Amino acid sequence: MHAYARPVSSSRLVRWVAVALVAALLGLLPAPPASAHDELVSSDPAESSVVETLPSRATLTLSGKVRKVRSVTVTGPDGDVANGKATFRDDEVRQNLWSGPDGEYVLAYDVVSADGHQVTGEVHFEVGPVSGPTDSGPRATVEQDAGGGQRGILLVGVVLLAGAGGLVALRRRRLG
Ligand SMILES: [Cu+2]
Repeated sequence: MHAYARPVSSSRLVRWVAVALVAALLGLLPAPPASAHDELVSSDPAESSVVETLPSRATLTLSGKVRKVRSVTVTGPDGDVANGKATFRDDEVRQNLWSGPDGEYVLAYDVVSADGHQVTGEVHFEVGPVSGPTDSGPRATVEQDAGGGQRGILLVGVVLLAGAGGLVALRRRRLG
């Protein structure tokens, strides 16, 4: 085949490395899920979390813009503590809350995202004494790890680019 016989130029090699590097970095970015529909990305209070007191507002963050909120209920030991109707802006839904006693809570949401599909689900959390110093520890550790991984990839990319650049310089010198 013709394409195979052609020698690979050094500048093309550099371009390949650059493209591979960009692709690797893009792969690390928090991309929306591969599935077509939006979903809950995070919430406050978070799923399975324990909070010392019930916050005055709960927030939900979706993977896409919110078009409509059909219902949000936050049910605890004394019933629904949702205070007024939920509001939304961009990808966030906010629900003001009354105060409530310690215990298990279920936040049930039913919203419509910008693609016109329904996004429903539940977030379970507990209000009560927070045990130990593990308050926000796990989340901080995860973020740190992710950052380290990205820095590592970046470093590999820089080394590859530098190596390719050196190769070009070497070949230029040989030719000239
Ligand atoms: Cu959808």
